[in-house]
Amino acid sequence: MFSKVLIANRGEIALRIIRACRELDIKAVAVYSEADKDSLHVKLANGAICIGPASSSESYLNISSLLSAVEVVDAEAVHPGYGFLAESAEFAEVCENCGVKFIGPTSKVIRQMGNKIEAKKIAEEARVPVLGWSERNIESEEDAKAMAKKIGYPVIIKAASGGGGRGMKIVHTQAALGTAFHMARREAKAAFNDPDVFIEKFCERPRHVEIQLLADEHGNVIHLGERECSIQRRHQKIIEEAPSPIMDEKLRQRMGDAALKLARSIDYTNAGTVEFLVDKDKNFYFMEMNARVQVEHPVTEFVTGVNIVKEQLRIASGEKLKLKQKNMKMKGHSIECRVNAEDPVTFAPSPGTITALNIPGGFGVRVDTAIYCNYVVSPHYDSLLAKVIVHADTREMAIKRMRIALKGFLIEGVKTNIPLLLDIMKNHDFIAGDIDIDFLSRLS
Ligand code: MV4
Repeated sequence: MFSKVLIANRGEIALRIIRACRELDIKAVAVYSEADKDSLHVKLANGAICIGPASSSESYLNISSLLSAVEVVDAEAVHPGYGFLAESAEFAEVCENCGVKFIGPTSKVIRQMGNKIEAKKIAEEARVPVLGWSERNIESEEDAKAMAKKIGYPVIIKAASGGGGRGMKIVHTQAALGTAFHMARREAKAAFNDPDVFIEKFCERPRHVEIQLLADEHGNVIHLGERECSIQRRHQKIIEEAPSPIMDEKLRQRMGDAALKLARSIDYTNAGTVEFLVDKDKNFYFMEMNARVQVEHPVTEFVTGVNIVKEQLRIASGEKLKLKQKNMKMKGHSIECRVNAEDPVTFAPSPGTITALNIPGGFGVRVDTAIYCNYVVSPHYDSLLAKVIVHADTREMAIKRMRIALKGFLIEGVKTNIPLLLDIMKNHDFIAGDIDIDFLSRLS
């Protein structure tokens, strides 16, 4: 096992990784920006190095600062968490070339899954279901029209280097296709410095269901079941749960097998997630693969009892998976709510100082957070304040436990989305499990 790991992240996920390191007797070294000098991840780590000013691009995204920090503290490995450099093939490659273990998949696999055209080709080759698509980059307006006609309207245009929903255009008629194609290319070029786009059959009112994988460096791959992540706004998930309310044992096995096939076909290693769209008839289609630990991993930890971040560290150090697929069972029901510092009505970010705080707790309640009383919520980073995760025997009791936890979460000084989260916990469609990716746009 490693003796020292550098954590290339901040906030709650940095604390999550520090705790996993502690349980494995690994020294955890933090990095921080000038805005984060009073942060908990700096206090709780075995050491901390300042890597630059508040702006992410000059600190948590600065590859040379991070590599210098690795060298100064003599860390053997880097855990990137989620966001920032977690899916940077360049960062993973620099680590590989410097003899520092990147705790995640190889740079090659990150690059393959980062290009959505290549990822879809790989999924098709692995016989994982995909929606009808152009099978390549779209060259011109004429090309787009021919492809869309073949696929059948409605279609969706997606950026090859996109993901997470950025730069998508839904098109219902040929008359609207030309403009949408040019806009999609321009937006893709501006956002990702890659104008390539592809066309796909648009799936109406689907659910987002994803499968959690763990793969060691000896060819062993297992899945830890699914998470339902349909409740999101502008591609930011707000509520996730495990299991999915639509799931049955047969569908879980089919989706799990599809995810395993994809992972094996690219020799995937470490933790990863395969995202699927599921339509109203429970057909599922590969969407993308996330080559990192995800924000919502705790719901899977609650229902399976597996410590995913600890497994990441064990896998990266070269250990074989001790977990066996046949022993992986989902027990009870878990829900996560993301508490954000934002206006519950306008969704505008609400940075500032937390002047009073009570964090909820109790049986079956876990709160992953890095905030404390007098903590300053910086405008430089994303607005996640805390993740409230509950576990109970049934979905009904998990919802009740979540309501109680959210009501006991008292935060003064910044606005939060807790009122919105409570509204959702009382919504009849949510309670019935009748949710899809348009749930929040219908909520009024
Ligand atoms: C889709 C889709 C419908 N049909 N693809 C959004 C994120 C990115 N991973 C792909 N996304 C979508 N792709 C087809 N063919 C709808 C979405 C989508 C979505 C997916 C999951 C969760 C929330 C979403 C919100 C809007 C659109």
